[in-house]
Amino acid sequence: MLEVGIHLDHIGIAVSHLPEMKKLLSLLGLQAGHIEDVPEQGVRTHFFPVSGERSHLELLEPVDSQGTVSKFIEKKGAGIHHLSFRVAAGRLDSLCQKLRDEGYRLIYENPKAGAHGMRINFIHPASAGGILIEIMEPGC
Ligand code: CMX
Repeated sequence: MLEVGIHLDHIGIAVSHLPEMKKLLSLLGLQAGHIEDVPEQGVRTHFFPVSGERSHLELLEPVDSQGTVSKFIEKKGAGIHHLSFRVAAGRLDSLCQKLRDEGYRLIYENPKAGAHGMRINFIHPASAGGILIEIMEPGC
């Protein structure tokens, strides 16, 4: 397989009715995996591996009414919230710099801790065609 150095790690989905979404994914044949609280992001994350566990659906259950996912659901309703791309450890800072140099707006000055021990940053949807894009690397 061609190694391009980046892959789609997960699709983040903001959920307002978790049991219904879990039931649907189960009927589709997906197995529930890792569950992790990410208090810094105001969410509990529920992962469902797809494509041989290389990628996941990440259900985002809001646990903080002031958090970004709660606000997203209030404004836009439940649904796809972000795409997340993963690079190899040690590659994230240079990728962030390259994007900044090209004029893209990153949400954090420095990457933060995310689920699965990842360092994460985001490209603002205003500079990414209306899509919130997470970029991350292993290493927290
Ligand atoms: N996808 C696409 N557009 C989005 C969006 C999303 N997920 N979230 C907000 N927007 C839109 C808003 O609707 C708004 O659009 P309009 O200007 O057309 O009204 C626009 O982006 C700008 O919004 P903003 O006022 O700058 O900021 P918001 O308060 O809406 O917050 C954002 C947006 C991206 C800055 C915020 O959601 C953020 O900081 N995200 C990064 C962290 C995060 O998303 N964490 C949750 C997941 C963490 C995890 O996976 O563990």
